[in-house]
Order: sequence, then C-alpha cells, then structure tokens
Amino acid sequence: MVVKLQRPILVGGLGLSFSLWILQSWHHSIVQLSEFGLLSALAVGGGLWLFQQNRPKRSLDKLDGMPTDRATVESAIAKAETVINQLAQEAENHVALAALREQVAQLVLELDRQEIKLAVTGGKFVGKSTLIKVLSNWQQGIQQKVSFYETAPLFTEVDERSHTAALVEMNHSDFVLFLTNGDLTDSEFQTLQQLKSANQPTILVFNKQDQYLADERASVLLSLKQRMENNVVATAASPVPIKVRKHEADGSVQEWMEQPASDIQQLTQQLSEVLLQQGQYLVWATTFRKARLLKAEAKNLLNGTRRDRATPVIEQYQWIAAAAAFANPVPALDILATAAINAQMVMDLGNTYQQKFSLEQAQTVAGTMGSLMVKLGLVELSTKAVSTVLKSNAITFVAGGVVQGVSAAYLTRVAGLSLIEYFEQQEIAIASDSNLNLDKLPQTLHKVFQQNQQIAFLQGFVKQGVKRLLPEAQQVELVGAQKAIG
Ligand SMILES: Nc1nc2c(ncn2[C@@H]2O[C@H](COP(=O)(O)OP(=O)(O)OP(=O)(O)O)[C@@H](O)[C@H]2O)c(=O)[nH]1
Ligand SMILES: [Mg+2]
Repeated sequence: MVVKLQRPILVGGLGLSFSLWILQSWHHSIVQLSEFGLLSALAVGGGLWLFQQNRPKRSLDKLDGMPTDRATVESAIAKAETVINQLAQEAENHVALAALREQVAQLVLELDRQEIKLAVTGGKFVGKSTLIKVLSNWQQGIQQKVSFYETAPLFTEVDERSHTAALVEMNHSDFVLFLTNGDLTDSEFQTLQQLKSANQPTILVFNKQDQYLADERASVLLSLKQRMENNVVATAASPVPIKVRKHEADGSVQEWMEQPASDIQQLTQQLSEVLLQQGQYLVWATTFRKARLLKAEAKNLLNGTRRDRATPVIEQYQWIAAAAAFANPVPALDILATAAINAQMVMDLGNTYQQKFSLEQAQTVAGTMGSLMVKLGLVELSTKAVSTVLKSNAITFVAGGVVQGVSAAYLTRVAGLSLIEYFEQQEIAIASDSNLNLDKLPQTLHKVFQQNQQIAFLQGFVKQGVKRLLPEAQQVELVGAQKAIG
C-alpha cells in the first residue's frame, strides 16, 4: 500500500547510525529471544520438552501423565489428524501432507505392536553392545517379544546432532537402559533428567561393576540410587577374567584364568517385571508420545502457512496506522487510541487463524491491547526509540508527525505479531469456539515487543517508515536544501 501524503517536513539526510546512548540504555532490556519454531524444538531433543508435566517419580511406577488406556491414545492420534486435516483445508497442496497422513496410519498400527523396543544407551565403551548380546540370550527364554536398539555413543564429541538423534531414538523406544560405569558425570545426569522430563521410562544400569572392590561398588551404587530415586541396577555384562588358584593335596598349586559368567540378574529381574506388568502401557505410551509429536509438527506447519498469510495483513495495517498518525499527529499516548490497533486488523488476523469473533469482541481486544501497551510502557519506549533513531542523525529537529507515524506503525506491528503468537497457542479444535481468554496477552505483548526491539530491526524499520511517509523526491530535496544551508 502506498500512502500519499502532502506534508512537507524538513528532514535531513537519514543515515541511520545509532548513538552509543541508545546502545547502552537499551542493551539491558533487549532480550535476544531467538525465535525457534516447533520443528527446531522437535529436533532439539525429539520434542522432549513437550512432556514436561507429570513426571513419574520412578520410571517403574505407573507412568504418570501417560495414557492408561487405549482410548486416550486413540484420541491423541485423532487430535493429530484433526490438525492435519485443517492443514489440508488451508493449504491443500502442502508438500508435507502425504508424509503426515502416512504417519497417522503408522500410529494406528503401532497401537497393536507386540514387540517391546528397548534402547540401550550411554557413553562410549560402557558396554552397550556387550549387554545387548547377553540380554539377547536371556530374551529367548521369555515370552514377551523384545528388540534391542543400541544408540550411538553419547558424550563423545561436541556433536549436538548425533546426541539429538540418539535422544529421538530413545523417544521412539518403549524403554531405555542407560549405562554408566561409575558415578554419574554432569552430562550423564543431564541426559537422564531430559529422559525423565520426557516421561521416558528408564533404568540406570551400573555396568562393569566388577571393576570395583566390594565396598567401592556399594558406595557407587548408593550414590547412583540417591540421584536416580532408586531406579538403578548393577551389572557386569562381561566381567574381566579372574585368576583362579587351586592348592592341591600334594602341596602343588595350579593357576588358570577363568571368565566369570555375566552378572545381569538384577537387570533381568527388573526388566521381566516391567515387561510383564507394563508391556501394553509402554507401547501405548510410546504411541502417545509420537502422536503428540506428530500433532505438534502439523500444527507448526499450519502456523507457518497462516503466518505467511497474516504477515502482509499486519504490514498493511501498519502503514495505514502510520499514515493516519502522520497526517493527524496527536500526543504520543493517544496514538493508540486513534490509530495503532485497528479492530479490523484483529478480525482479519482472527479469520486467518480460524478464530471468528464479532466486531464488538474485536474492539474489546483492540482496546485491551491498547491499554496494556500503555501500562507496559511500550508506547513511551517506542516513541522514544523512534525519535532517538531520527535525532541521532544529522537532523536537528524532527517534525512530530514522523515520530508519531513511525511509532504508530511500530506499535501496530507489535500488536499484530502478538495476536499471531496468541492465536498460534490456541488449540485446533474441529469447531473452534470464540472464547477469548486474554490472560496471557500481557506476557505475549512484552515478549514480542522485546523481540522487535533489536537495534538493527528498529533502524531498518524507522528507515522504511520514513520512506513511506515522506515521498522520495521530497527527501532528496530536503537533503539538498540542508546541505545548501549548512
Ligand atoms: N570389566 C568389564 N568389562 C566389560 C563389561 N561389559 C563390557 N565390557 C568391556 O567393555 C568394552 C566395551 O564394550 P562394548 O560392549 O563394545 O561397549 P559399547 O558401549 O558398545 O562401546 P561403543 O559402541 O564403542 O560405544 C569391551 O572390551 C567389553 O568387553 C563388564 O561388565 N565388565
Ligand atoms: Mg557398541
């Protein structure tokens, strides 16, 4: 949208160098909240953070916060499907649709999976492969079908990606055996915490216990139990051979090396109990986790397409607000009342996010946002920032209209982006009701404001705003005039 305005204002060249002052006084309040989409969050830890609530006290207890019946899992799958259908409706040719639908079909099949998937993980050389070999023998003697999966060794290098991949593998398994060879390192402890907050059933396995003397072994085990709420077993998957010495009756001594049998009895006993009592729940829980991840992935894609549609809408209203405030400058605090938050924008954005509400409701939202922005001091801050950007250039005076215009545009933008963020948090329901719960709005506003406060962004924004408000030719003329005077 091009705003045609007929107000000649003397504005000098606008080289947008920022003064030290603004750097110093703003620096502390600039929170670099890097925007991370859900997808990247999914990558970081397989969406582990999604399941922060209701951690189980012990992984072997009933899985708190996890489904205890099939219907709950089915409904989680249905919810993921609802979001996918919504995506199909709003972006019928979306490239991800086929893959998403395929995943739904997979999840339905997973519900009846008979085989329990066990992930064996831990640092390098802790005995993962050896343990799997020994457990495979044990597994032949039990009824439950079990498959073992060895993750890449953790904590080997600073390679975030392989660590993340390992976490995703664990998240897709029903149960995790986490191996350590002694007291926990910090990184081991952190990974265990991550698994715990992902509601991932885990046993900590203290392997190679044969390397310790009896009393040391006991104290390591005790310390592990204290940190892991008792959910620890000690094993020796492949103890080192020991020297056996035999004194014969005739006084001669015979010596030979003997390979002690592997000692995994504590572990197999725990595992048997888990498989027997929880086998079915474990499969449901895994399917449930996957369904929630799938839903999050679909929602992220849906929000992406909606954001693409919403951004130009915000921009349009942003420049409308700028033009209005520029043409009719009012005291800073009135900017909002007159121009910045347009109820029509609230409605348009709501439409994009399938949140339909009446004009009255939209007006309420606009009004609420306006007074919040005043209360949070955002109006003052942005007016100050905008005029500082303008003043910090060769300009000795700035016509009020420009400051007002650019500020109004800026506030409109913050309001629009906050609304988007707010709408994105809403549950995708089949029939979305228009229940407006604006409790979270102040936080969202504040966050979005801070995100858009970065100096580089502000400089660019002011520059763009001035360009919009003052026709090109006029600016050139003014620069020329100023040069002539100076
Ligand atoms: N003393 C002792 N050694 C063990 C035990 N379990 C495994 N080992 C030895 O530890 C070494 C590493 O075992 P692996 O099973 O290959 O360990 P891993 O964790 O699979 O190693 P990576 O896959 O390379 O990370 C081997 O030499 C094993 O024989 C144990 O209980 N006691
Ligand atoms: Mg191995």
